Amino acid sequence: MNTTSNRRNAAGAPPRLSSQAMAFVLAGGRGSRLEELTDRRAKPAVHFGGKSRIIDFPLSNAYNSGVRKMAVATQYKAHSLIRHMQRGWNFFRAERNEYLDILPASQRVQENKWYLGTADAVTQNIDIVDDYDVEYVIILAGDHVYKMDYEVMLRQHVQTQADVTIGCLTVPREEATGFGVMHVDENGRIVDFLEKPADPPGMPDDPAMALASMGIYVFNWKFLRELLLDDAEDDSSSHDFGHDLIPSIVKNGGAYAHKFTESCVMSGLETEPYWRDVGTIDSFWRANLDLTEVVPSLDLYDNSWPIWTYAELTPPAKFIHDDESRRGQAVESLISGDCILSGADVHKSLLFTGNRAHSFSKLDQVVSLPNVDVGRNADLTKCVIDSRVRIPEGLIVGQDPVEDSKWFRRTDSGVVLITQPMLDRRAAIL
Ligand code: ADQ
Ligand code: ADP
Repeated sequence: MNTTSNRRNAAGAPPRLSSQAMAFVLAGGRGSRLEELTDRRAKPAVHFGGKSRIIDFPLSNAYNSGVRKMAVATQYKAHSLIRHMQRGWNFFRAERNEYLDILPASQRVQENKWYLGTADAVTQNIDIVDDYDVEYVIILAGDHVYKMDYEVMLRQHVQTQADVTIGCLTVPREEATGFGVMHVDENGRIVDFLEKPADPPGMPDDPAMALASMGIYVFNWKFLRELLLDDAEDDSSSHDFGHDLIPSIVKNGGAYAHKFTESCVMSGLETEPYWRDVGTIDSFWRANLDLTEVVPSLDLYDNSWPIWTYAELTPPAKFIHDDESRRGQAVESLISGDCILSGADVHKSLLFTGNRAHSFSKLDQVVSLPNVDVGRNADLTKCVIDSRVRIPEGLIVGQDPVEDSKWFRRTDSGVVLITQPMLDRRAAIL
């Protein structure tokens, strides 16, 4: 395990550039491929890993990198996200020149004006960024799970004197249709950039893989400010970083790629780079369950890179072995605080805070969000359960695909999403 001091040495001697930078986190998107999981909350507010929400990852990365000025632009169904931020990210102190501002759309430039695109979310808040009085702006997506030291990226940005530095990673070519895909020259300069191409070009030395943008960018604020003002005047623009701003900078030769893999090695943060979009029910389920592996790819137990969050004050998880069911256990699982497994049998599952599972219930490969109650004799396999769901006694899921699809959302690979409205509809009909 690497220590913070290793990283500091690897990143270079002080002053850290992060102290002259702010993080602007784009957290307005719905994440519609998460289906009903984002019916009531934006994707960045979706729970992840037992105690966290997705947005905690970019925010913790920024904080651990030394950034102390942050703004979070929200738009779609932001209540849950804003509540989480207010509870968990309220330790910034203006007296120490630390700021975290939540910037809901339609509050500023004009009333009732939504952020048109990701660039517009920054444009509408230019005066706030001006007030931060920083040299660099790190634009981050609020909806990815990864650990990264942005100081390393800032250093590269300054060394190359780039107009923009773009975080990027390699993905299988056929999966690259949802990304900005680029080609770079031997100096890391981006010579070609296509936003979400239907037929993504492979890398010259590895045609099966494509070099994809992570949607994270470092700019000098002065440069970005000018660009945003020009873009705001352009009626043909969709005011989006990936569609409009990045392609034009690439054309002018000022864009450089910052490779996530190399960044991880340089920061000493991770030996095996980990980055997940968790954008679908399947990938959300998989990434959460991966944490139950003996040695998971994402290390949440690394004290030198904590994932800060709103941690509810909870009593310990409790396991009650009742004589009748002769159960009351969880194996190969993560069980959060305030969970009570009473005569229940839990295997290969991740239970968030405040779950209850009653006698004779069985959970296998289940990801269960906070405050779920599983009734007696329920038998659930390969499920994602939304927060506050009441699973009725005797419900069986994961054994009959036709029955599961009738009431719940079952993915092609057999993961079943269960929400309360789905159960209510079922109860009303049966
Ligand atoms: P996408 O992820 O498809 O592509 P987008 O939907 O614009 O880009 O979302 C980027 C981030 O901005 C997300 O965190 C989202 O929540 C937020 N967001 C979206 N619309 C917003 C708005 N109007 N106001 C505020 N926030 C908003 C981008 C890049 C690609 C890159 C991928 C990597 O355009 O080039 O490959 O990210 O995931
Ligand atoms: P999270 O797990 O994101 O904290 P919650 O279940 O607490 O989710 O709520 C998510 C959002 O849905 C919040 O904005 C909350 O106020 C709203 N919400 C929760 N339950 C209901 C309900 N029964 N009817 C309407 N809105 C609700």
